[in-house]
Amino acid sequence: MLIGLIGKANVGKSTFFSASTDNIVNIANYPFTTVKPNLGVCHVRIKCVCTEFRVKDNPVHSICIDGIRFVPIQIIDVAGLVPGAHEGKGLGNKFLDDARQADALIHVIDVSGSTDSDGRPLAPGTGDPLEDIRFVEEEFDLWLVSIIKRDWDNIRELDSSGLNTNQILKKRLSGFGVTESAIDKVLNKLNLHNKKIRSWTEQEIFEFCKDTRRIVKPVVIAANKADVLTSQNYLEKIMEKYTHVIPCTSEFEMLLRKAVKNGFVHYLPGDDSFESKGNVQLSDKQKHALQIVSNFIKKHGSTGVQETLNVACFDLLRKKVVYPVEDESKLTDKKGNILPEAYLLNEESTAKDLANVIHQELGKGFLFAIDVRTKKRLGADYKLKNNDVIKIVSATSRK
Ligand SMILES: Nc1nc2c(ncn2[C@@H]2O[C@H](COP(=O)(O)OP(=O)(O)O)[C@@H](O)[C@H]2O)c(=O)[nH]1
Ligand SMILES: [Mg+2]
Repeated sequence: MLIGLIGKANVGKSTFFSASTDNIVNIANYPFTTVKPNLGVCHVRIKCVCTEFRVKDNPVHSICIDGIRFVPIQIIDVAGLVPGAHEGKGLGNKFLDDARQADALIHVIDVSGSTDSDGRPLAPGTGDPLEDIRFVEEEFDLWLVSIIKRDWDNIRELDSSGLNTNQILKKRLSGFGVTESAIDKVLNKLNLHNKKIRSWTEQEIFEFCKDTRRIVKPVVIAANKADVLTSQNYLEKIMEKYTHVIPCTSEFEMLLRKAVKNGFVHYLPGDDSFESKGNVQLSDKQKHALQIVSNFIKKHGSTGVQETLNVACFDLLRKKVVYPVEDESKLTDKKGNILPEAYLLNEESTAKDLANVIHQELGKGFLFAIDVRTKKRLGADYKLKNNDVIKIVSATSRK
């Protein structure tokens, strides 16, 4: 699962990226390797089932602290977007290429209104974050439009060759992770199913792209720099207009994670408060900084960084968490690790899908699964529920 951070310049994308990937505990083994400097590992926060089962777990790829589990996902800091990116302005192509790979997007905005559309500083409260949201979305849509309209003669040929509209569009947008069912949905909604693409109007092409983008690249808005006084006005307006908006301050999250590492405070990413450790002496300046952070968290419920990641994973992508085990009484894997993994699976995933995710061989020899809570046998088509603890029984696993 990959989350892309997008937005214009100087809104705090890199700060958000640093804050979310700066882990408070050292993690030795990630389930993925990161090969690019702007690609990192962050975590979603969940309530672990270890508390319910009253066990002390030892996760292999995730982290569990006091019953809160942090499950790794990947995040990419996409190059800043400028108006005209779809025509190749700024780092336009690089931007779109990075964003293309993401399953969901976090649109970081400067909700304090202290940057213009190119990211140059303005007096706080004079910028227009609503306009920024609009232009970034539009760039994306126009980019899709340009992909569909590229080589229009070829569209005419395909139109005449007997391929249906859905197939042609799927071919055109193949690099974008668009499924046939998503295209179907949009074509139905716009009543374009039986209209040859070559006779679509400009408006119809644009509407198609806009609706497709909404399905394949769902967005949560990180209303960053919410710590600046001028942000309140904008926040209310943006929340009225968009569904997924999280007031956020990446800078405070970064400060807190540093304070944890320095041993100053008890805090887990996403907490609604933190405590200073009794035995450390802080300077007046440090105390003051922590007090400001504490006030923000009290008011907004958190710094917003963790919440934004969770919204992307669970609200936009509708992932569910499933814990596979090999020994259903001890809840362990072969090596004796208790509740070793927490997988983030798609809404529709079945017991057989889980087997395949663990190992292809396990999937091939799938016999049945066991719901560890009820000890009931489950068939291949059993649709997994959030927080299921599952043992897979497979012909190939018995060897
Ligand atoms: N007040 C405030 N400033 C922030 C916050 N996040 C980032 N900034 C500042 O905004 C500027 C741009 O940040 P950066 O992460 O480089 O933005 P990017 O160009 O979008 O990657 C820097 O001066 C940051 O210190 C925040 O949450 N609050
Ligand atoms: Mg940056």
